[in-house]
Amino acid sequence: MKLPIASSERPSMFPYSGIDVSKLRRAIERRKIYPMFQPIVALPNGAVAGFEVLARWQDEEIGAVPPQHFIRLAEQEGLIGQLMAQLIEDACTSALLWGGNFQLAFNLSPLQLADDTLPTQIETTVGRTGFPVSRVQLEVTESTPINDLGDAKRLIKRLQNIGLQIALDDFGAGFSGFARLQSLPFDQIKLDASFVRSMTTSRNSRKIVSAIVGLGQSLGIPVIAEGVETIQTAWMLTKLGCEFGQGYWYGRPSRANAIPAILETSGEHVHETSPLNLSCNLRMAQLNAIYANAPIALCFVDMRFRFVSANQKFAELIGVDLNSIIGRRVQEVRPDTIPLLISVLDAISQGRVPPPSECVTPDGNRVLLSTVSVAYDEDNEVVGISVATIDITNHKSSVATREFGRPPAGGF
Ligand code: G
Ligand code: G
Ligand code: MN
Repeated sequence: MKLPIASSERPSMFPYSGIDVSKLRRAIERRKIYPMFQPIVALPNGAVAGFEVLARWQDEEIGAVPPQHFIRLAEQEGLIGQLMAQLIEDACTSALLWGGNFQLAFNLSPLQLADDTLPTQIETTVGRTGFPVSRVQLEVTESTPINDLGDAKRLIKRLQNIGLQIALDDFGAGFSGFARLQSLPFDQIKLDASFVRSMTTSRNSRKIVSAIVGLGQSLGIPVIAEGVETIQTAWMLTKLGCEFGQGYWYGRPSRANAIPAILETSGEHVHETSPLNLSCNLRMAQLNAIYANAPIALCFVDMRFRFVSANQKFAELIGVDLNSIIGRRVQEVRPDTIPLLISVLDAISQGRVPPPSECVTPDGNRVLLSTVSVAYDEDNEVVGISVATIDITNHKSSVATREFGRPPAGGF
């Protein structure tokens, strides 16, 4: 199948004057284009879950030909199917020798999604090597238009029926990611490197990454973050609940003969039927459970001292209705706590941990001890203050009784 591209567009697209279709055809025939393998790892521990297969062409005369160029040329000249079949054959044959249970992911040209014969071709090619087809994944990029989403959907379903998994590649890089995610039944989302690379320096990127990880979680589709280049990024992604990562931090694309050593050092990820859930949703459910049943009073206030959450014990302790305080300012509910709030803000602004503090209830009957913890987001920005309060009236009175032989003034 040839891509209908005006010939006038071609010169600017191929500054590598040394490449033309006959050179490409010869390179394919002589197997000068070969697969490299880049690890995809489980984020909490870096164990290898799979490899993305990336095509490389090392030409004797012109040196390394960038994949964008020869892939595009192969697409235009109707050679992409043949090139892919060879890569699958070479990659699966090598991978079979390494043992293990990792996945192999191949990039599919969006053009190939219109090719009715693709499922049979892939099944036959993979089958010939003896590599299990259930361990093969295909990546479909977001960034190129798909003419007929209906046709693409039927083809993806057929591919999934023979056991292949389909990932949405470069998610966020184009304009149609959400539309594609909604209309095609993807098994995985690969989050584009552009957001991942800037997430340690840009708050917006970080928020976008966090939202896309959450999107994957609510759709029940694992997210693979691409372009993980530093340990800081890996750590931040883990905290956000992202399941998988890929990038130079974990390994560059490597030749087949280097892979057994990589598998040996990194270990293999065990594909669980129900993976460890590190999502924010789960952590929220966990916190809610603690909140509801804690024997102490808990509340969380934002940086403007508005109640974001509180538990029943807290409401009882300060004598208000739980449902009436969310969104209200602390000083409005308990004006007597203003000096305490000021000292807490003071401590935070100086980077100190606010010390535990005592206060007496407005009726003067009870003594409360509050421990304040500052809550930070994944970027170490202060997002609020968590307060745990216990009633120490009895403790106080017994100490007082022991020391003075009589209860303190105030009636306890
Ligand atoms: O690592 P890298 O420079 O290989 O990749 C450049 C681009 O080429 C990426 O968008 C990648 O998806 C694409 N690419 C690499 N190998 C293949 C391949 O075998 N088939 C297709 N269709 N695209 C590939
Ligand atoms: O479009 P696709 O996501 O398939 O492209 C993968 C491309 O990203 C390949 O060219 C690969 O070599 C490249 N790549 C993989 N990991 C990293 C990384 O950590 N940093 C950068 N800059 N590129 C990466
Ligand atoms: Mn890819």
